[in-house]
Amino acid sequence: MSSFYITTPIYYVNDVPHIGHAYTTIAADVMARYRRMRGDDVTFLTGTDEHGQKIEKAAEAKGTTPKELADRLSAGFRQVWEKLEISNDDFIRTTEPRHKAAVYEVFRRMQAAGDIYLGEYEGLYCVPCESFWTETQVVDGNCPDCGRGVDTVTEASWFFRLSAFGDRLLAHMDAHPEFISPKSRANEVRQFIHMGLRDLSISRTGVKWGIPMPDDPEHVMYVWLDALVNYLTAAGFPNPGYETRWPAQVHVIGKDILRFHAIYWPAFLISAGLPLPERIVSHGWWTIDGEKMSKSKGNVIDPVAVAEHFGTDAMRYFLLREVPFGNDGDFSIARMVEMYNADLANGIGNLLSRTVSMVHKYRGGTVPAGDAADAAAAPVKEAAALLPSSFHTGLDDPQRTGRGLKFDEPLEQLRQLVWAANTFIHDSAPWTLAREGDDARLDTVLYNAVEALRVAATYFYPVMPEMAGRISAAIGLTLDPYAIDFDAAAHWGQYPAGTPLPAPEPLFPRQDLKTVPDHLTVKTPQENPVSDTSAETPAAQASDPPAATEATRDDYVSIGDFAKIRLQVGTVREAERVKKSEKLLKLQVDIGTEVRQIVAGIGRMYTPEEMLERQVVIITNLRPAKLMGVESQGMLLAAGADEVEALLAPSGPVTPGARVR
Ligand code: ME8
Repeated sequence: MSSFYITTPIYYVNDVPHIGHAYTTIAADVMARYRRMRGDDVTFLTGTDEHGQKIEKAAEAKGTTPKELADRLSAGFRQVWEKLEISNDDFIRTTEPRHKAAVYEVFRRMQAAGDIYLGEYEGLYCVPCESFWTETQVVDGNCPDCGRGVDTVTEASWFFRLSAFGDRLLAHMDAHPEFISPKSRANEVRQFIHMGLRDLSISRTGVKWGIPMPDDPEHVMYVWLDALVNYLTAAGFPNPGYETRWPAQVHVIGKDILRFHAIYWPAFLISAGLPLPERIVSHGWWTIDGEKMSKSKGNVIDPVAVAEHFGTDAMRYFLLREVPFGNDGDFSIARMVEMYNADLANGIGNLLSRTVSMVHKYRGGTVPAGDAADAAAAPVKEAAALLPSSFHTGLDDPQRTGRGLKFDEPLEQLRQLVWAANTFIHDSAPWTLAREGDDARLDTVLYNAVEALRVAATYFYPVMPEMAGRISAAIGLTLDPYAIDFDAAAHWGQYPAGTPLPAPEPLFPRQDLKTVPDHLTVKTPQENPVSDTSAETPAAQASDPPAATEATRDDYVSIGDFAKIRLQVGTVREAERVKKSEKLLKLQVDIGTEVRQIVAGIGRMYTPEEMLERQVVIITNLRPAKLMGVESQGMLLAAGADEVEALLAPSGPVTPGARVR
């Protein structure tokens, strides 16, 4: 049994969790459940980051003490995680005594290694992000992460000799290409290191709410040094036996905190003579209908409200299925309704209800024995056989360096299984078999349909734990996911014939956008944050997804479907950057009959000047969307693995407005 230690970031206790926090935690939970199914000895850690100026100020603004605020909001995080079926084994709070002991020991080791010294700090500090910046990093006097003003700070400070670690960090990345994923993020880290690392100020005098510096109680420890050590604390460090947990196998984080995890944290660990985590996997950023989530815009999505309306499992499924892990994504309730209806109501829900109903109708509620080697059921069996490997390739395999986690791969394989099973039922027409009295064939169809449900329930478990149990119960089984052999569970024909089934109950009733309550997108401010710390990371393009029919999610689209998308060549007449965005360009594109305003996430690859008079391909019948508050009347086509690498363009000049066919 190998040890598998997986962590989420520990979240700041200045506000209640939103959909972004839920996303990271759910992703880590799915991994944890999957690894438990594989037989690993899993430790899954989450928790709260409770010290520092941000919390101190939040408490002051609310007229309370940091301790009271931390106690209340930390408890709130625990409650939300329970509601979202998060199976964490430990929940750490940085205000716990066990944590202080670990922080002191790490610090003592760093000091013993000669990497700590007392100096004077003068610099620019962003309170909401708890980050120091150099003159070259700030943008128009503002924090490059959150866009808020920075303060000039001069004070005596303890420093960590980060500047001495660049080469060692690069060497580690060279020797362990899987260390940071996706690859595009690893490249960012390399670039940052190549720009030269400066020593890091690791203490503050103006702040009271924190861990006092050893032998210098005037200073408290920089909150990121304090916070990062949580991963060691929970492993039991420095007590004997922590090595059975440490190093962690995976730190799951959002891309906003990559620098802290991929540079500071490994440098602290190297200095303290401790092994580095095996993998740091970072995911992208959720925006809401193309915009950054923020209290002032009233578009912060409350995961509990979404879970209450759609069901926790449906929300977990949607979050992981909608966006390839690592990419930015746009959260849209309309899109969630579509996916819910296509994959859950019409997919697995329909498979379950029609199968169970037919067993009741034609076989008195008892699943008959049937031929598991039936030729017509072969595609279903084949889809099932691919499930274990879709998990292996999507979620393990550090050899596929830099690819990151791919939750969408096993979920797609599950969708294929359900689709194959529904197609099998449709093509076998059991209602006709019943009418014609072809009992043997009817038994075989029913048996194989129930068998597909057994397999689906088993492998849906990591993502939809409650529904997996309910699907199993609906076919008369008790799912014991951690007792099975993960690979062998996909072998076809294991369903015990002769099992009586309970009466059918619908698990995924269809959803209608019209009945989704408004409060799902607008959260009543329960807590009043001092700051909104989310980094400005809009999606590349807010694309309205195609209309939701079952067919749009099948493998093939018809030529008629393709023809619905109007692709036209246009010439860029004007181009400028969208204010406060690194990524977005606002383009005026001439398509012959009119000039369209297009907002495109290509600002990291192309300057506005480079875009002028360039021909591009755009979708001109996409519903307009707003990105960072700017309307985009279409979408520009570009290609790339994670980020945009190149634009699509005709190989020779064409008249503006020409259709792409
Ligand atoms: O940074 N999209 O805590 P935090 C996707 N305490 N993920 C999002 C998101 C969004 N819009 N918004 C937040 C801290 N997240 C520190 C961490 S770890 C030693 C200390 C998720 O409360 C994402 O995982 O600001 C991001 O990294 C994390 O929440 C930041 O949470």
